Amino acid sequence: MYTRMTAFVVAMLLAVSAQAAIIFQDDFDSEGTQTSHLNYNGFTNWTVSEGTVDLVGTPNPWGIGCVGGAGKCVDLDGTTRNAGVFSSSSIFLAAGTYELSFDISGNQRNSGGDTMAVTLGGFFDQNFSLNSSDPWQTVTYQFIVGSDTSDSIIFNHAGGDNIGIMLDNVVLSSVDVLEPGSLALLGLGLLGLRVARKR
Ligand SMILES: [Ca+2]
Ligand SMILES: [Ca+2]
Repeated sequence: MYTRMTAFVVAMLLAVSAQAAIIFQDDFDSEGTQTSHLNYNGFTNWTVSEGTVDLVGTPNPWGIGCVGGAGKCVDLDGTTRNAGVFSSSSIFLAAGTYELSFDISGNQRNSGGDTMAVTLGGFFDQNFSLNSSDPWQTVTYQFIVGSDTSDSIIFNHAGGDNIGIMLDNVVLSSVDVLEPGSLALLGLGLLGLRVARKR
């Protein structure tokens, strides 16, 4: 009984600590009325400023593949020779631990390399340089928010030759969050363990 109860509580602890809640997610697949849109600025969760980005669908005339070879993704250098600043809507971040991840690839059009800066408030600030043929890769980063705040995820592509780094699957999750309901369950489990030990 005791061993079984201990195993139960340990399993519950593991389940709780592995919990991740997605608080912002976009694969761009439901954007736009056409397969692809040059200089698109109708994003549900994003604004484009100081230039342009392209919405690229499947199939497209440029031979670009989005993640999984389907759906839509974003060329962060649009078609006005001025790469835009691609900013998410403001995201509320309660104090806690978070994981930001996104997929990027080279421009896939044999057009040299590209660079961009990616920021999320003061928590993430990194430059990326990709060669044209660099395949899709997932960037993952964990950070801790000390007190409640709101920030945007910003992709700021450099230059402007109409051919840029490709972006797909932006996900921001909170991790290791012990919610009140989980804590209550955990308390009950520990109580049960004590009762079992006394017996
Ligand atoms: Ca997509
Ligand atoms: Ca473009």
